[in-house]
Amino acid sequence: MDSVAGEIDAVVVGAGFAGLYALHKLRAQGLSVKVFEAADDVGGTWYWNKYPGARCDVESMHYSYSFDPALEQEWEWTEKYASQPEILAYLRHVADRYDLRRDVVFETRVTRAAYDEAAGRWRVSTDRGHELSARYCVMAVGCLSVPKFPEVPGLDEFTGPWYHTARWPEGGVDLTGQRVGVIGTGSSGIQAIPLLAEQARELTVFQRTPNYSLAAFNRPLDPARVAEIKADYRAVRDADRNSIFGIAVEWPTQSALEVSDDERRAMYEERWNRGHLNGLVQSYTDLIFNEEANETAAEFIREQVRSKVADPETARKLEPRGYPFSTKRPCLDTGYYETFNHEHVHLVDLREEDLVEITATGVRTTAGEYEFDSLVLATGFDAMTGALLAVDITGRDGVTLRDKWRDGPQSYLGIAVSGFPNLFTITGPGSPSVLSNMVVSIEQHVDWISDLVAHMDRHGSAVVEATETAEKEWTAHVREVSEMTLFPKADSYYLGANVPGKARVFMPYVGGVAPYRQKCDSVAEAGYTGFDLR
Ligand code: FAD
Ligand code: N01
Repeated sequence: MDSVAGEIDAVVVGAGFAGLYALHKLRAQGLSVKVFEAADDVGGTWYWNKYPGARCDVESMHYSYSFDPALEQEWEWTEKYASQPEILAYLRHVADRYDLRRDVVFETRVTRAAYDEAAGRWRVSTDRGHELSARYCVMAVGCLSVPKFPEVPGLDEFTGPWYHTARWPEGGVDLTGQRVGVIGTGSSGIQAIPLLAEQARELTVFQRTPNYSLAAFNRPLDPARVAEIKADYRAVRDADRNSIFGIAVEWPTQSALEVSDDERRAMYEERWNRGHLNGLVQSYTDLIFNEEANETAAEFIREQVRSKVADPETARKLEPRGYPFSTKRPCLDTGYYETFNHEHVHLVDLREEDLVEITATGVRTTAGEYEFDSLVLATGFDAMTGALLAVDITGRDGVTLRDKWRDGPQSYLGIAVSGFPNLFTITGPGSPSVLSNMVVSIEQHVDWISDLVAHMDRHGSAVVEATETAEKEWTAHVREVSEMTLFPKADSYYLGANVPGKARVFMPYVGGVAPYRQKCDSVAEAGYTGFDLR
């Protein structure tokens, strides 16, 4: 075991985008920091999600750190949307460039963190026997890092190999000539399916909810465009920070219902052709507030599906319906819908037949049994709270986070939890988190926390804790803002709806990255209102 014990300033849990930056930033501030990471390397999401087709859907030039101008100038992204190996290579480069690995303990899971009130410190334990005492505990555990499996029984009975997209084996899997079943058509499934179809002899896709997927128009990056961005990267980053989703798009000025059909269509076509995750939803001011307006965009996307899929019955099943556009996270795809034009690719609509069980030889639905050599589970994650609650966290007065969040997460700014002093959550529930370009949100959180730590040092404060009042008000605000939108109308993971038994609370802050940043800044400028510093 590594010689990690004793007292340090900060423990960081996780070595993805968030944990690596937290380590870099806090260490530069003079703190002694240790990072624990369950994987055997850095990368987080980009370490674990090695399935075919995995790539970002925020443009690479924007889905990257901004903290070091030299890094952003020197790093060369090759594609509009970088692939998983490229993003992982980037994060490895970052780890080496800033000498981060020396403070990361790999293959080690933090199992417990308990606040010792008398000492004002966190006692942190790992599955490999480490016991550490730290002033601060930074939970950089990821919002989408705990895989979710289908609820139906029988996975253990399946005699062939099965793979969850978020635990794809290193080196890949050869499915050539096999009969493959895929469960799940979220972003992971939609990225993997076209590539799985290239290998499989027969590919059967089990779809429960058809997604709104936009064409990515991925391509090699144009060197002239890269040079243009790099020449003015500060302005590009500022624009991202001052946007709604952390990726700058022109602010809409009109309602979708106040323009002519022709004008609206022209707008949607222009936005569609950009191949941009948030461009279409920001065409008009009311797409996310008004169902009638939203339906105009939803129908435009359905038309695209119908134009790509030859068989009308298959197209009908793939058309997204039953919830407004963008209220579940939309996808960006490369050839997803067209994949269903291949004769060996089949779609099973789980709204027409229920998934019953996984059997020794395949999948049984209410309509019968499908036989497979291999199964792919693209069934998503226990999002936002899964990784936090997987750790046994006990705060002041012996209260556990699991108990405190039994009826849903409560947090101040998505960063701090009352009763849990000196513990910070990066992109926790109550922050823009999964509704944003997450690198923008991660950098904002880490910068804000490190400013708070510096403030505490300057003022001789040892302990910071969100007040109950501030937490209640922020949690209510997060809910109220979500209720002004159409977001709660979908059974999404934003709402905890994908995990049976999980409290239904809308978790990310939909107010936007820019207003959120302003709120955090004003809290800091006013001497950290809503926090007790002692
Ligand atoms: P993660 O990258 O999830 O890292 C958390 C790390 O913590 C993991 O390595 C995990 O092993 C470790 N960990 C967790 N619990 C423990 C524990 N108890 N002990 C030790 N280690 C622990 N976001 C975007 O904004 N744009 C995109 O295009 C985009 N694409 C995505 C594609 C995929 C396939 C997925 C799954 C997510 C994507 N996301 C995207 C979201 C993505 O998760 C974030 O952008 C970002 O990578 C999160 O970084 P993180 O460091 O917060 O968390
Ligand atoms: O997970 P998901 P994901 N029976 O939860 C289905 C990021 N990401 O891994 O919708 C049958 O979206 C489930 O059906 P339903 C991004 O933030 C980004 O795909 O619940 N089906 C759904 O179809 C994304 O949003 C990229 O009805 C079951 C699917 O499985 C997030 O990660 C790529 C089922 C799960 O979809 C999660 O994406 C990948 C069951 N029992 C991920 N259980 C980019 O492109 C679940 N499903 C950048």
